Amino acid sequence: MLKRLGLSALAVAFCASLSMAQQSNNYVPPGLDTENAPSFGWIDSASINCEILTAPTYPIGSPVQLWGKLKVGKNKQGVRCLCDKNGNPVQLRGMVSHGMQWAGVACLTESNIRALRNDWNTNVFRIAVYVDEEGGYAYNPTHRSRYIEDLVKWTAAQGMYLLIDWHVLSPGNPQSRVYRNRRDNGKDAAADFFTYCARRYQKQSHVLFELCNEPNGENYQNENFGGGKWAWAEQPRVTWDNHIKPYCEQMLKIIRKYDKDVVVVCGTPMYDQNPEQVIGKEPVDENGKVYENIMYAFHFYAATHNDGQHYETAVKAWDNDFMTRFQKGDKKTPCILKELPIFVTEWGTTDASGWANFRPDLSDRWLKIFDGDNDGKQVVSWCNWNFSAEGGSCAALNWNTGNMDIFDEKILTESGKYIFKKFHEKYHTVVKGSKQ
Ligand code: IDC
Repeated sequence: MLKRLGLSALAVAFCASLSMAQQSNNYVPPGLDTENAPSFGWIDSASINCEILTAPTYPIGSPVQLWGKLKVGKNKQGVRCLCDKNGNPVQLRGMVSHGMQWAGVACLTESNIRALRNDWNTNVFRIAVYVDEEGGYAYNPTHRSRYIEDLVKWTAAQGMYLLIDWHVLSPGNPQSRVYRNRRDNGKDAAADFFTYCARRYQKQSHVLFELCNEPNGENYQNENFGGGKWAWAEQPRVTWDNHIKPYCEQMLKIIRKYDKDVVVVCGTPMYDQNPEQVIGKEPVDENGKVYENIMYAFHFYAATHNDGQHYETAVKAWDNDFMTRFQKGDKKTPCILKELPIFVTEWGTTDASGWANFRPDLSDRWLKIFDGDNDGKQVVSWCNWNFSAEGGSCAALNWNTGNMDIFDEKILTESGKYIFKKFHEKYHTVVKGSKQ
């Protein structure tokens, strides 16, 4: 069992929901009745009418002041990628918060954001807005006005980008009634959230959105749990066509109403592992026109997702060569980095449980691919999980700090030391005039 638990975060989340199911006879698996996209539900008028936050002034020479509002453009090979306001390819590199409602709280301070810019040399921060996990956003909507708004302001003051991540995880269907048209109050929580954020932050050039973290097959549908077979890994129930794409299109309709060009990252099937399923089927507006400035998420945990030769913690279903698919493609899949603009919005140096198997060697191999060593020569932006002392050996910190005014390397774990060093290596694409 322990070994299984070590397999992935997915397993951790799964066990949590299983024990809930066992405790209550009345337990109704979330999302059962929303196999297809629900129509929009109730959106709070306070979100629809919220005040628009005024445009900040970014510090001279800071990443946002130099690069401006990002967009999806093309590199010299004609491959789509993240670009600055003038269309030059850029690379964002930074950390992900832990769950905002857990360790995040202790680590999300103004001085830490300043340290992430000045000492760590990062240019982006991703904030994980868990929704239904204990104390998540659904139960604490004040997180919006407190932590998210604070982070919008703190990152602006440092001239860093901020990726606001609607952290779908458990349940894994973004159309579930945990996220849409909630059972408790009927609110369309996702639509409400993006209405508020897109409207309020439309003048914040440094803000980007991620529509749903790691969509995944509903865990409760794995009848074989405990029987040694991982049905969810082989038969994902939450698909791009039926769930994720319609969801993304609905959210994009809202976001584009307020902000016609903000970069938005879409989640991809099976815990953001299979962006190739999006190729040729990108989200379209009501007139059938493909939305612009859209990117697609890929997540990897180095000891779990690699070239298929290192799966000491992974199950058979994961025995596949992710690296080749991204770098040059294989028999079934064209080179993903040639076909789609990818943003690695979350990755870890360990296995996917976050707890074990720190693999700097495999991490190095991935980062090389994302620095442009791929057939599309696409330079890929990334955020590392996680900026806290929680969640196992993938955490960057030894203890949760509320104050990093005086930065001390003693605070870093093995993973933290590794990633801290990466942020200081100047090996990535340098944009003219940038001090990055
Ligand atoms: C983990 C946290 C852990 C928390 C769990 C909740 O580290 O403390 O209890 O989530 O289910 C992901 C997810 C991310 C996971 C992370 C590490 O996006 O939420 O965090 N992980 O397991 N996908 C793959 C790994």
